[in-house]
Amino acid sequence: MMSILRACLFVFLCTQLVRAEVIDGSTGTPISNNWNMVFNFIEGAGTVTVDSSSNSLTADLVNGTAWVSGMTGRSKALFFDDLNDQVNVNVGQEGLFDYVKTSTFTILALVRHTAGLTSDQWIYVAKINTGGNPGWWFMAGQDSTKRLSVFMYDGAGGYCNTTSANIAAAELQDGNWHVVGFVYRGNFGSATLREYWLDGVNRGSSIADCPGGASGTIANNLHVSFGDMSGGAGTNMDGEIGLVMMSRIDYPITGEEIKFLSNRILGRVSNGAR
Ligand SMILES: [Ca+2]
Ligand SMILES: [Ca+2]
Repeated sequence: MMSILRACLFVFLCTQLVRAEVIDGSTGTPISNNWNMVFNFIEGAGTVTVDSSSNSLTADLVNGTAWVSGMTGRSKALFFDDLNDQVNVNVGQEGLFDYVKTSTFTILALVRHTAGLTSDQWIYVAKINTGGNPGWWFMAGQDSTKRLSVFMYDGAGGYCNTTSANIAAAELQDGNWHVVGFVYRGNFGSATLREYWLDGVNRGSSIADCPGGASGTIANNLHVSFGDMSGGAGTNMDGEIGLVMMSRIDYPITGEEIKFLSNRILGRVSNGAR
């Protein structure tokens, strides 16, 4: 009898430990050290936001980026006006995200596009500018067809432009909250070693064009930005971002973890007793 009780206690405690690692949108409690950035956007006022990871990153809201109510159960969010709004992470902390061509890394974001948008391109997260520096952006929209896409540039003429499979406009431009994700698994020229996720479902990956050099890097000394690239490029977010998570370099996330986190963020499963 005692061994059964002990086993139950063990399972209970382990469950609590797992839950303690899971993101909590109301309090911004960090989830694990596998994430170098967990911006929950909980302040609700001012022009500085602080992330919930142990790195305590700070980011500046610029050009009128506004605080709004977030998804139910998840505190606040930031609204981007499709013109020039963006949020810039402290450039002194950019080295945490100096992903290179051989890195493995993951980006997750909780987003809500304004309903009924027509063709456009919307940057979620970027570490690039228009000045010819290496870097990358993660965005929705690719030409006239809706997809998730990532563009990577190595600063030396090599680039790789990859996309998810087509996503119906009604799936993403519908005024509802969605978790979008990108996983890169260290191969610049391979479509199969990168993944696009929408609400916990892998939406495939293919290469649009990829005259990628074997040399060069995608790391730079630019800040990470949300809603636009550094300096602005006319591909601004139109709608809200309620969370941005970026992994530490070479964190080998699994598909199961992406599904789990996406469901947690969307409130499909409980945040657990805390
Ligand atoms: Ca503005
Ligand atoms: Ca750097």
